[in-house]
Amino acid sequence: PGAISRHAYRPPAWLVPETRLVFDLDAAATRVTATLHVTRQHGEEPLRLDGAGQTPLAVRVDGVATDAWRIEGEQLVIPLTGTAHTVETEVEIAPERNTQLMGLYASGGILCTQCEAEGFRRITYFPDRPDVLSRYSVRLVADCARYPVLLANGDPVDAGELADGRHWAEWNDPFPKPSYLFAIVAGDLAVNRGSFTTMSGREVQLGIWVRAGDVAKTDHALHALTLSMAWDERVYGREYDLDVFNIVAVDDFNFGAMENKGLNIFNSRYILADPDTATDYDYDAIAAVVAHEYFHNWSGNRITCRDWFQLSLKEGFTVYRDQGFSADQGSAAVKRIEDVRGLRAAQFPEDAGPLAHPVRPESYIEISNFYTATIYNKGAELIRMMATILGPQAFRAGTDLYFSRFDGTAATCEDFVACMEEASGRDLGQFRLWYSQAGTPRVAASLSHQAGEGRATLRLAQHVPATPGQPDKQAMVLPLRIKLFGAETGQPLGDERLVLLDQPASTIVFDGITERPVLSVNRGFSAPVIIESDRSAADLAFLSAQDDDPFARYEAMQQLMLDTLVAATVEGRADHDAVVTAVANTLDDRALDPAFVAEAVLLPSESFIGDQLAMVDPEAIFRAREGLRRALGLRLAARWRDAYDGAPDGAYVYSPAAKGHRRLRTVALGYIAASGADDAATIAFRQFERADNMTDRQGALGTLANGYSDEREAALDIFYHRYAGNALVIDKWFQTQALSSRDDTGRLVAELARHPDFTLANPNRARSLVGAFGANQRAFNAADGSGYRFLADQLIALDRLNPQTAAKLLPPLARWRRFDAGRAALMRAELERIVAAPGLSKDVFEQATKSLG
Ligand code: BAL
Ligand code: ZN
Repeated sequence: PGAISRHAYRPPAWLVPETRLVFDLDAAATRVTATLHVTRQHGEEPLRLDGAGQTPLAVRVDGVATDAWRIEGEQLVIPLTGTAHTVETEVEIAPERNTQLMGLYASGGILCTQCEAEGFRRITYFPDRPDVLSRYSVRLVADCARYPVLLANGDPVDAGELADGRHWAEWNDPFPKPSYLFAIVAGDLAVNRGSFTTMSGREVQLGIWVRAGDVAKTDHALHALTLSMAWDERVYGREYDLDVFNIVAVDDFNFGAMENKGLNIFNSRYILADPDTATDYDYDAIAAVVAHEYFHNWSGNRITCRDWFQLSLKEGFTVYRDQGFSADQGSAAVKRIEDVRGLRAAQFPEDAGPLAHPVRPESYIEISNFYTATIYNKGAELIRMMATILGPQAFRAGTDLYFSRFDGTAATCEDFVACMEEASGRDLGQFRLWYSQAGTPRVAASLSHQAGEGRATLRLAQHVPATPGQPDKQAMVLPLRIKLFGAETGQPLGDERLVLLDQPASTIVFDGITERPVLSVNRGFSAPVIIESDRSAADLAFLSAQDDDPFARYEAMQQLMLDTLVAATVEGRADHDAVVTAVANTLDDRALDPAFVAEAVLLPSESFIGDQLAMVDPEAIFRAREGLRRALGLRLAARWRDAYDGAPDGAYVYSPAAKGHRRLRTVALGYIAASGADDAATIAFRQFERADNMTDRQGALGTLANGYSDEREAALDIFYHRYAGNALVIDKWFQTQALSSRDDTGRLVAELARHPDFTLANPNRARSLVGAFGANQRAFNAADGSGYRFLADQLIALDRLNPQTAAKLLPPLARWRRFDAGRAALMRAELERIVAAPGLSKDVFEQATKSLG
């Protein structure tokens, strides 16, 4: 398959100002009649309409049937002589046979669509590219009994019954939109209704549509939606624009959710919640995803992307917006810690491996492969850096300008940055390198003290590593928030400074520094970089207790833990004292938010430790980490018991404070278990049995699943039977076992893949077992290659059903260069086996061949 290059972009030869679609819906055979009003923009080219998997049953031009058309590749090519025509096509598609879950498909009896990025061409012939904006009117016709609810984008116009047990509904979307935002749903759905009065006093009808039995689980999502609508008005001045806003939840979905205009379609895991089945993490994620999709109405829908290379224009900005929303709902510090942990878990490894790409990529084979942590999460960091550099007022002026200037158009990343420049008067020329250069910058930071002169000198040097296709890099603009603290007094030595490091190296002088200073750098994670500092364990421990920026406190603790764990991995033993003392001090600090404490005392993950090392030794990392966990468990045994018993009792509530207590309690339980205490399994099982909520229950189950007790087997069995038939909870059952640190996890996971409840047809289920196993560094990287073989087998099987989701399982195999020769050869052999698989999709082909390098 060939690659598409960013520089090959040409404006469309034909536009489609108006589109009329009639769907005669049926799971086995749906007839789609499309009427396109097309207008020529330039040149003499014929009209080219994208299609995939169908053939035209009829083509009419200006009302007259014609056979003057041809198929080239998968495009329908129609020679047209004038500058404006009406083109009508008819096709038939089979939603129930659509296992890719792209286009129109069936999920548990509901017919629904997913069109981003290129699914619309699987529904009908159309110029399926984001810069062709059209006004859609849609008629849906379907069986009344099977599909009593008929939804589409925009506002409802009319509905009625037909004589033959069928009915119809008309929808009209007044806002021109690209085809990837098109959506319809037909099904037997129940609704949780709400309403929202916008800033200009318009009433919007809100609806969350689910299976009848699930309506009680939609209150949290509905509440999050109204909070999001108010937040976007208050923080960005953005008002909703249609009379209705509908959300539908389905069980089979490739993404988390989709921002179709006025008709968001969600993976049910990001809608359904009640305390018995959803964890605090799920509740937070639901609010964040509901907000994200809602915010797309402006950052994505009203202003869309000119081409898919600009994907981060809408995704990076919208992630930044949803992060701000979530930060405002609870602890902003804890939210920042979670987001940075996520970035380090998913994006840093991507940026350091063969799949690295810039936030604005230069080429792709399959665009579905570019819905990545780089486009989304690093993209959000780029927006955050601009906000930091400009300050809140100029940043808001920049977003206002962007929203007003580009409303109703398909824009580029460059358009966004230019608005930021124009509104602030600042030159962001060099900053643009963040869009074009891949790789995580590394910053060496070294502070020296000239006591006699009352001066401190900070030397900074940056280096951006080579990435595929980019051997040489230029210096980036790195906004680094920096502050010094006195080692003796613990007091700040002056205010925080924002340093813009835009040279390969730079020296910053601090005057009036008589006391020995300790460096706090990249506070709040102001730049998405790796800091390499020569700070001692004592100074890191000091910052973990004294820094007045909570993120910086967390970061100092993480660095202290990482230094200890890397030493333990490489040398086989390490001094645990500094970490033990720092964790004790954090647990003893009663002024701290328990949610923060829970984050601060968690050790870095095995894969993050691996990312620090030139060669990953998964067994040595596991032993080093378990050794430190055990030392913390044993030496702070009384404190963990206090933290565990000290959490207030009482019925479940979802609030920032209650979440923090629950989190700290389960973290403490983990350390009690790590200490090897005789009663650990008993305590965990008691928590499991008595819990009145899924957070405590799954927390206990996770702890038990790592061990070998009888309670483990009992809890897994009880959990499974209690929730049999609840797909989202059974996903947790699979996932918990796939993430287990037991020695035999690889074998157990292979057995679970033969469990009657396991299926690759459902993306959530595939991810819960195979995806989670790929993230379990030690189990996946078993020296005999059994983990690699398992993943490749599953991936090849899934590729036949659903290439997009299959390709997402591949990245763990792409890390082969980081492992010893034996493991690397085994991983490469599996990648080669994947590439040779008959009928391989271009999705998996692209990821596998790039991974082989
Ligand atoms: N646009 C795809 C799903 C999302 O990012 O919201
Ligand atoms: Zn998005």
